[in-house]
Parts: sequence; C-alpha cells; structure tokens
Amino acid sequence: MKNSNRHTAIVLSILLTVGSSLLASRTISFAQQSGMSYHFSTPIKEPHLKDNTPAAGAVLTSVPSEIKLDVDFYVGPGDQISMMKDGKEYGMGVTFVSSDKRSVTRSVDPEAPNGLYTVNYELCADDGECHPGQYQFAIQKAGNIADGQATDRRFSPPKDVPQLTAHTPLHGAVLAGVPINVVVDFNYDRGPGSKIAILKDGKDYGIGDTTIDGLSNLHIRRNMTSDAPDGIYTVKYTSCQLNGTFNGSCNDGTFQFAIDRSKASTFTDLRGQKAVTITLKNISFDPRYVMVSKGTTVTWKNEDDVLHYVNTDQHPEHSYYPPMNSQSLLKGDTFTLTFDRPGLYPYHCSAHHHMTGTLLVK
Ligand SMILES: [Cu+2]
Repeated sequence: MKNSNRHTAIVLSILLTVGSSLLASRTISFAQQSGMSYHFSTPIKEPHLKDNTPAAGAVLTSVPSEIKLDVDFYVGPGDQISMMKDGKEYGMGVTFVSSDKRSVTRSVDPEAPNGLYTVNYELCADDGECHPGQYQFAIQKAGNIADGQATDRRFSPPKDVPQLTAHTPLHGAVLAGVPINVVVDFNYDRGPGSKIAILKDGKDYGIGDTTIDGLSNLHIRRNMTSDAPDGIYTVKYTSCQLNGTFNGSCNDGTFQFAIDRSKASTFTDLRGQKAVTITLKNISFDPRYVMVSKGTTVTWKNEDDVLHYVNTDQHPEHSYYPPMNSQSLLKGDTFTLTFDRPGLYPYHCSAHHHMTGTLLVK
C-alpha cells in the first residue's frame, strides 16, 4: 500500500469507527426548492439481491412505474414486494416474476404522494426457501404544492365533501378534448338534491339534469356539451346523502380541470376508419393515445400472457363510462365497443395501474 493510500485508509478507519454507532441509519439531505430532507434506514439486503430499482436512498422527482428487484439466482413462486408509506400500500396488483426468473417486479400506484417509502420484499428460490429484505426511497415531485394537488398553479385547491371517493376528470387534469360527462363518486348512496354544474366564465357547460346511478346510487353524473371551448372549468357540485345518520343533508364541493385541444396533436390519428384495434402488449395499451371518428368500433386485444382489463376511470369506481368496462381478458381475448358520442374516454387496466390509455372520439 502506498503511503498516501495508507493515510487515507487510516482516516477512513477512524471515520468508520466514529460512525459505527450511527450506521443503523443515515441521512441524505435534499436541498431542492422544497428544502425537504429524508432520513433513510440502512437497507436489509436479501443475500441474492443483485440490484433494485428505485435505488435505496433515491429521491425521485416522479412516481416510478414499478419496483424491480434483480437477483443472482433463479426465483421461484412466493415472492412478494410491498411499498408502504404511513401504513398504506402503494404497490399495485400482484408481484410478477420475469420469464427468465432473474427479476421480480410490482407496479406502483401512479398517485403515490410525496414522502418516504419503505419497500419490504421476500425473494424465494426454486426450492421454496424465502428470504426477506427491506430498503427505502423517497418521492419528491417538483413544486411545493401539497400532496395530491395539481402542480399547475392555474388551478385553485379543490374542496372535498364527506363520503367523496373520486371524480372524473381529476382535479388539475389538462384534457386533450371535452369529457363526455363529469362523474363524482361516493362510498354511500346519494339522494335528491345532488347536482353538478360545469362552469366557465359564469356559463354552465353541463347539459340535461344531474343523474344518480350505479350500484347503490354511488355516482352523480352530468353530461357535458361537446362544443365546450378550451380553458379552465370549475365543477361545483352538491352532494346530498340519502340514508343513514346524515339523511338529507347536503354539502358543496368544487374541483377544476382544463381542456386544451392542442394536446390532441400527440394522439395516434386513426380517424376515418370503421374499426380500430388497440393491442394490450408488454403491460401497455398500444397505441396508448388514440383519436377515432364518431361511430368507430374499437377492439382491444390482449396479446400478453398476463390477465388485463379495459376499465373506464377512476379506479376502482370505473364509473366514467360504464359500458367501457370489460371482463377479464386472457391472452387472445378481445373487448369491442362502438363509440357514438364524441369526447374523451380515459381508461386503464385495473390489474396494472400504470397501464392507462385515452380514446378521443371526434
Ligand atoms: Cu393490465
């Protein structure tokens, strides 16, 4: 060992000795505009783990699509990946083993908020022996906006009401076309008095009456006029409870979304065809963003070995356009629907939450 190297080694060994009591954990500071810093626990490494994505201690500026663990052996059945924050699971669907059995993946909830996440996993060998492991990473999306809110500053914060579970469009969504309707979802029956207005510059672009539908009357819905102009819309809704403790009581909520037709320029233009096929392949919809003419029959075909679905937004309500909910699709299975109403149809696969698509009917 050279002198200078020896010197470095001595300094390092002193630092390691001093730091050994602190080795149980380490802090990585994150000094971007948020000023957030995260305290990561030391990973517990499964003996055969070769690599993991995201990396331990990573601070990501967007939500990863999946957790991926690479191994230096062949994994058997029984593997598990969990991604937790504040006692809530953000792993989605089942844990998958790659066809070469050298990696294990699980999808991540695309709505996962900012914060520190703990990945707990268990990797199993062919002989059924399993070993646990753990590591942490953080998500810190750009901007200082609170969790779950739009990062586009044109939008003012939404006002939610009791028993609200979801709505379509989402707050802060910038849409490539006009939504066919606005749907607000609840976990308890809605009753008379519930109503939706879709406002821009004091004008209501909702058409017809607000309706209540779905199993147990969980959704309130209002159609939207298809010639609504580009711009920001404020949805003002009144939610009235039908049964239970709050029978007859009403609450007002708001959220906002925008229409920007220029976003449709990125869509695959399949207009002028009577029939169009979208393939479900490599856990994605191909093409993902599709423009078709009114009256087109669209067929989704699963070409993956895994089970997929076509589900209208949001998950798990699937209420935006209920005819667009398929049965489970095995490899080779198809789902076909004819679209007579112009507008935007956002959808997803309920088995793979980052597997999303949008159909724009012109
Ligand atoms: Cu899927």
